Amino acid sequence: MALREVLQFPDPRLKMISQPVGEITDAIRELTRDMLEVMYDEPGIGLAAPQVGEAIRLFVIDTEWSEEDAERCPQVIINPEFIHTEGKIIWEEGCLSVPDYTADVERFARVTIRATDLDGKEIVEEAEGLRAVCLQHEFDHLEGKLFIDHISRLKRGLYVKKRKKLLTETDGE
Ligand code: GNR
Ligand code: NI
Repeated sequence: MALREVLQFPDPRLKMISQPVGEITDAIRELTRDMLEVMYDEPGIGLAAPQVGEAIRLFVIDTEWSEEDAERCPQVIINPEFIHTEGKIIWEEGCLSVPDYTADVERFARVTIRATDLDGKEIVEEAEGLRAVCLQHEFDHLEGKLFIDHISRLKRGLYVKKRKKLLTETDGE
């Protein structure tokens, strides 16, 4: 089956606030499989459901596998909330929905997240470094936010202009 398409800025669907996941149905399990396929194909270290046009509070993450020889450790995070945050860290972020751009973003350095996994079991997990950054980046997608919402207006303005110009030039393709 064809891979699902990742929505790209400025698609308005990326600004929607996602709804909590209720019962974990076959459709949810199928969506999760599709999302993991897209994430590893791109490749990316995380992917949130709204990035593939499903406005529900679910994301997948694997911050290990891109390291050399590392095995895949996919994790499914449903209805997440942060129960503790601490410190500050600056990381250069990119996003599959924000093509051709990276920027330094300030995040919490350490977070504790509470969520549900695909079996409906509660997960409580502490994270720091890249993993903490990625959890916050994916959570933002569920709130309709992108990493460019965390940078200065000037930098964001430059990116938006460049992107819109590119889209106009390639219009009607
Ligand atoms: O693949 C991704 N890499 C990344 C690097 C630094 C900070 C965040 C990320 S997440 C990104 C994939 C993505 O867009 N997830 O929503
Ligand atoms: Ni992203």
